[in-house]
Amino acid sequence: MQTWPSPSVPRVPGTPRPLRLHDTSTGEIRPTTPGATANMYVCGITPYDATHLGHAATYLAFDLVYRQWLDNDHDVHYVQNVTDVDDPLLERAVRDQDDWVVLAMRETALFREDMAALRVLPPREYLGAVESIPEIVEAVAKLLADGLAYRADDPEHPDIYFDRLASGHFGSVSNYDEPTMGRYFAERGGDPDRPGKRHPLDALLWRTARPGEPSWESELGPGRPGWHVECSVIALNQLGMGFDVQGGGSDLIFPHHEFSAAHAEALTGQHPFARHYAHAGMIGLDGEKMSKSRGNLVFVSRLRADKVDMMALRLGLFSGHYREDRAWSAEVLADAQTRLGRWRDAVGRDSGPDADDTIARLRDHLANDLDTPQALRAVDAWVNATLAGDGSDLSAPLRVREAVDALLGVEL
Ligand code: 5CA
Ligand code: ZN
Repeated sequence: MQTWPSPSVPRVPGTPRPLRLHDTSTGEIRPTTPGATANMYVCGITPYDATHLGHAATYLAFDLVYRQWLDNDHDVHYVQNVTDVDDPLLERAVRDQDDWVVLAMRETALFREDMAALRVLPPREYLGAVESIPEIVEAVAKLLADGLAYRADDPEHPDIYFDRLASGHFGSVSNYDEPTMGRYFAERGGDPDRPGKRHPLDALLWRTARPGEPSWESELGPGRPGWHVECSVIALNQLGMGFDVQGGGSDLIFPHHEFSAAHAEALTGQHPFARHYAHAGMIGLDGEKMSKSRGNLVFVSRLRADKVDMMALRLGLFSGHYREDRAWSAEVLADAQTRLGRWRDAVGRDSGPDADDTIARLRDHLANDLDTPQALRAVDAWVNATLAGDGSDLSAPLRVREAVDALLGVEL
């Protein structure tokens, strides 16, 4: 699939800091330890509706990971998928009497525009589930042949399921107990009550064709892929086992990331799938998680149409820590707009206090599990001093502007 245009990233003089990031599987903030190339897979959208601020917040968090790695001189191999065939997309197309392919294309195109407007660095590979079906079929056939997957006991629809214990590491991403897994499995696209499964938590790998649903001919029989195996196969084929960061929102911890890892580990016999599992908190509105199903959405495209500055959106979302569940509101946006105006004013001045200390603090805070609230305060301190007329360093305004651009992605 086509990605979106990349913003340029200035080089920042001085000493970069290696990135430390929270890892869901160990519960610790640990250093990321990429080689010359840093490898990251971030789960992409299911394109049945426009990009809302929750999606944006999650992609912005991983944009910061990318930027801190670039600052550390790593080449970054970033891969993202598009879940361009799955139940929610098909259901929406039926509801709206829309063609599901056209719906997916339209919403993916809008997502690309939103990401470009937000200055999010694009993935190097941007791959849809549909275009990955041959590789997915191959993986499912291997799991079946190895006895790690099975056909549901249902002659009419012998769908293929993954034996959740097949990898020997099931539970190592989320560390959830079985009742918690059961609850999330049911809430997040699983089918615990499907007759013919060996265990309620076993996950769908291949859904055999049903009337009125798209399906593809394959050695497994006509059908379409399950959700988790899509991300396992795309990540595995593009990055291989043991890549640096698997990312997404916290609603993907279980079942999605648990099963993506378990499928890949069962396929390869290797562990771990990813060295870090990083999860962004949920953005809410009016006290509830922003979600398509609840309909309490603020769309990025709507804000663009209203001429809201996308850099204020970045600052608003960065005013809270990426791992915290947090609320969006008109007040968050207004504060961010005020802050953006002050920052622009300050970098437009002829001089200010020396930038070295500010840039060092910016790097320190971001390297510490992307502590954006502190990072923004470090810039605020320099901005306040500059606007008060302190300092006479003629190079400082440009240096701060470039550091804010490179490390926070905020163009002033
Ligand atoms: N296509 C799958 C991943 S393979 C999917 O979850 N798509 S999605 O469109 O539902 O979500 C895209 C990304 O946005 C996911 O990482 C998800 O965790 C994140 N996300 C969804 N809602 C919110 C929210 N309210 N706040 C923060 N992130 C969110
Ligand atoms: Zn995914």
